[in-house]
Amino acid sequence: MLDARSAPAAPPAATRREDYRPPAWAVPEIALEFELGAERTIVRSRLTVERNGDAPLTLNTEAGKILSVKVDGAPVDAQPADDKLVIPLTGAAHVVETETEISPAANTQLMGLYASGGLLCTQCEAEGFRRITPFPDRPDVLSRYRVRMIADKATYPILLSNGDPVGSGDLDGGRHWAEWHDPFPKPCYLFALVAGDLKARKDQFVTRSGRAVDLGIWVREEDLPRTEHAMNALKQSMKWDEDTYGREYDLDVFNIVAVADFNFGAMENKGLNIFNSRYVLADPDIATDADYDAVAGVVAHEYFHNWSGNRVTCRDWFQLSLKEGFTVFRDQQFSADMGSAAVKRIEDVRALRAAQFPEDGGPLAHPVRPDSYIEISNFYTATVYNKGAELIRMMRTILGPEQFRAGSDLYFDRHDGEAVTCEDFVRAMEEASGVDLSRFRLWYGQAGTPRVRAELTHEPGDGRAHLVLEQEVPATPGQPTKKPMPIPIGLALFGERSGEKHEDRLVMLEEARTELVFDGLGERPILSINRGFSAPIIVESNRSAADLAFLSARDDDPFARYEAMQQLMLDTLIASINGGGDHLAVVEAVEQTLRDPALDPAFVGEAVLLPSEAFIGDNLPVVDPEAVHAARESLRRALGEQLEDLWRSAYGSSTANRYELSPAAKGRRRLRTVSLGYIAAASADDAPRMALQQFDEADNMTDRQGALGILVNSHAPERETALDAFYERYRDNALVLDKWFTAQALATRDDTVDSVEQLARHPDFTLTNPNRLRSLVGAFAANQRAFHHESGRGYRFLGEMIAAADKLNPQTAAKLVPPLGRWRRFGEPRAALMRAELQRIVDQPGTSKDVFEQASKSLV
Ligand code: B3K
Ligand code: ZN
Repeated sequence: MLDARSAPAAPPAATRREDYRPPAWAVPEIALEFELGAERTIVRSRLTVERNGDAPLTLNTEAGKILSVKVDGAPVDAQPADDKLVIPLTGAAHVVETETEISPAANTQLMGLYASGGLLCTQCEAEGFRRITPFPDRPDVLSRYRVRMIADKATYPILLSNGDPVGSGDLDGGRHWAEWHDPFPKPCYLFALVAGDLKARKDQFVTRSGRAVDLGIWVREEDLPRTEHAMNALKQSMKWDEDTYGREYDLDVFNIVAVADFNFGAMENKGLNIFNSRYVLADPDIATDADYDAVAGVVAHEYFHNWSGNRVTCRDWFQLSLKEGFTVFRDQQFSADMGSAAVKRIEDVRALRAAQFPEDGGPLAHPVRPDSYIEISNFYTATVYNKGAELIRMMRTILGPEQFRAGSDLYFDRHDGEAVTCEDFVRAMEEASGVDLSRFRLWYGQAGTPRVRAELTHEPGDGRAHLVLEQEVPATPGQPTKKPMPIPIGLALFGERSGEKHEDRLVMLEEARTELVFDGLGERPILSINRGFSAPIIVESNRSAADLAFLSARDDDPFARYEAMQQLMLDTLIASINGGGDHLAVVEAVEQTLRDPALDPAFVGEAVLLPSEAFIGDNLPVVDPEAVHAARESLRRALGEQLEDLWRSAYGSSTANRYELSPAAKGRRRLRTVSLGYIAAASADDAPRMALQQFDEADNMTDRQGALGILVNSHAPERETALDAFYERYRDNALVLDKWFTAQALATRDDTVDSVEQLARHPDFTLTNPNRLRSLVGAFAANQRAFHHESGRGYRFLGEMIAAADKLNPQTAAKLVPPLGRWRRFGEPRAALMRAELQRIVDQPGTSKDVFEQASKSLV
């Protein structure tokens, strides 16, 4: 008899990039008919298949009951095995028909066709289409789709699919039908269908060649007023892609649908984007400024995929960054153009450092173009997306904007309608620009964040400075030794006395060690390096606190200015954790920033923020979460106390504004809550009252959530008052209630573990909604001190949540595993406790391959 507690007999098999073979059969046409019902849906599929190789036709199939299979009209007795239906065919072309029964209501994985809040909707990327109907589910099989939907008219009055609507009508029994046709061949991961009682905000966009496109954002009726921002963002995106990349929209309609249960942000299905409602709905009462930015950024991202992803798609899933890295870069550029480019760059780098650097430095490190996977859903990572975007940005920096645009034009024109590789993208850039990118390709294949050590020395006598740059790419799993990378580094030198800029250039660091010589420097130069964050690297330099303070006040590159302040803060915090240093330089630098009238409040709001506890931890050899917390709190208090008047005046000068969404108003709100946070850090007696007043009087969610985020850390009675009021006000709005869970999960109080355990038993907590799960469990795992509670209770809690969520939704459960994989960074007893939790997950009978892959790799 099998031991019920033993690990899976054979670990799930890996798919390797080197094993790629072109498909043996093409499927130029597919006609689908759906008889829709939440409990039971019948899917009839008719594939026109054409021979392309010797192998039999292999259709992927999962989670459906196949009712019949026919080839050229004749029934065949084909049975699926190992989630595949293999159909031997003799000729060059055939028609293959299948009939399958599926149950959307039973689909808790939210992959394939599923039910959400009375709607039926689909999610197919990466491999969900096989859960709808048997098909060669791989991105290099491109087909023209004709989709007919039949449904009860009262329950599902709206029936949407990809492409353009071609017909609709009524049927007996209160049913109706609609048919859609998508003229653009596409891989099945871009298929989509939505049925439900939805209302649309409608608008129109006229493309530069004069095509009128009907736009629709489909939501529940009561949410219609919250769709204006998304619609504006959509129209701006369509215009921006024409102006910036010469890319025009290609269908007569473009629809977006918001759904409440969604595994990630949104999905770029051709002509029918499906969104997590979180990235559609916004009004001042429910959405913060950051939420507004996220809505616009995700709307833009999904829209941009119409070219970078849909018209030109990926050959196989190892090429995921081809579309994701490029599209993230495009949405970053768009947001930078629509608002403050400096603040956007700071936010992007902060996100990269929070998510991608730890990934690159841990057991789940993988190249931007991975070599193998067990479950592809696990590779929708910060490395593929955000580091991938940095690769595109570096190519643009190296080539210059005009050559980069020539490269993207060539890429789109040459590969329109094809499924291609990252290599094809780089080659187009190379051919259009004449720049050799052979060595640059290392960025796609080598994992790990390069470290660059910069040492500047000055010889005052002969006015000469030497800059030695040394790089090291750390070992990562499966890649013990690395080659030096080509790294574009933006450099400038500022005269210490005059503040004058003596140098400003882009240096390509090609070798492990490079030495640069600068002449004519009568005064001591101060080094500004990796300006604009020109490369995704970690810089270590011999710059003093005084040099960093100088740059934080005088560098003309806003990112470098922010960065100098961050480095100064980090150096100070690390010195204090090691028992030394003082706060003076940071206090003075922050004071100077607060007093600089030329600075945009949005920038000031970012620049004066201390690095997060997690980021400080990432910069230590071994993390002691309590010591990190204590050092950071002590610096926060010093800043709060010593600059209290300045915080109060910054706070006061931005109170009287009535709500508007302009960049200036957003900047003022940002600085306002940051200032309030420092006033609270100074333990001012009136801080809880001020925060509650801001909470009560706020005419927008930014101020309200800002105040709540400060109050949750306190022990004052105002904390409960605000939490209760927030709950009562928003208990029926799931998106806002998520914020209530998150605020408490992020609290810095000693009892956060207790309150998070309690919140997991709250009637409004559920494992079935990914947003809710992330709002509590995901946020808690990001709260370094609380999660790494020495007792191991945080690890246990996360392990239990993962195991429970895995039974319903493996993809979303697996996303919660990585925080446990950081055990190497923590001393004992934490490391052993984290490993024990991972081992428990691996040993659990029935663990999904999604979670198994993440947990087993995290143990190594
Ligand atoms: N392409 C989708 C992501 C799909 C994730 C599947 N696990 C959204 C996006 O990146 O635009
Ligand atoms: Zn994307």
